[in-house]
Amino acid sequence: MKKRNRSYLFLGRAHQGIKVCLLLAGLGLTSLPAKAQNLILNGNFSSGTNNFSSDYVYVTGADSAMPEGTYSVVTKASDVHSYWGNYFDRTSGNSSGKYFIANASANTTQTVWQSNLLRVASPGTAYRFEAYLMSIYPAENNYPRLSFEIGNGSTWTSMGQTTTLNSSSRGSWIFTYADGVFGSAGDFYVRLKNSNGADGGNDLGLDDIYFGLRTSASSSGSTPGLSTGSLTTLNPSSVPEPSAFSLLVVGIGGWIVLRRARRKAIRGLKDNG
Ligand SMILES: [Ca+2]
Repeated sequence: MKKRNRSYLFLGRAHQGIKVCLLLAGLGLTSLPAKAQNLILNGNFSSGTNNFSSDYVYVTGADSAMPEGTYSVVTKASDVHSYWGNYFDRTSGNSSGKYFIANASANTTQTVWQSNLLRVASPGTAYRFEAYLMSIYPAENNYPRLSFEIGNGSTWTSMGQTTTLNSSSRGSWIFTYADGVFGSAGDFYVRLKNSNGADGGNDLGLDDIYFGLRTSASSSGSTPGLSTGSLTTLNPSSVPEPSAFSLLVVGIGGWIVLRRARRKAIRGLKDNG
């Protein structure tokens, strides 16, 4: 009688165990992303000034962007500069969206916009860095010339230049991108840098930035993309990962803590006994 109860209990537990396993497997499956995605956080600027950096000075309020070398995240360019247009963002096209604007500096060493840290996990596969640009000054004649760069935050490798802007970009979003294949996996930042040193004009809007697998880009298949065979292989400087030595120190530390806990437990058992 007792034996039968035990086996029933065992079967019951095993059954519960299987259920838990299935539940965990289910949770694991549902939490996996459907496909690779945009590695850029806040690329559409819906979260305002979060998840990116700039060498320019952040400003907000009426005419706050009059000095060059300033940036803001706005609903309309005219919110921060009375000479600029009443242009909406590219994501929504109406007053519910936001985008990045800059009164670009004549100092071409400065970073206009720099991403969060990005993990390139698939070497040998085409990646795309894309952005939409707009000239926000209706009388613009000195158009910004931006370059796509990738690196570790101090050493940078060029991925290419953005599309040349002209009068058709005044108040209109222009799609621009650079493709590349990576020689090895690593952690990187991407950035946009302006190489037009003009004082006047040189004012830009920026929205819907993407970096990730080219096949997952929203522009994939609908643009004059380069063929896979002619892509440049990039070997940029990556952000160093924690060294083997520091991992070893953490490992030894953990082992000592475990050993102390075990000794304490054995001492406790002896004292009780
Ligand atoms: Ca936007």
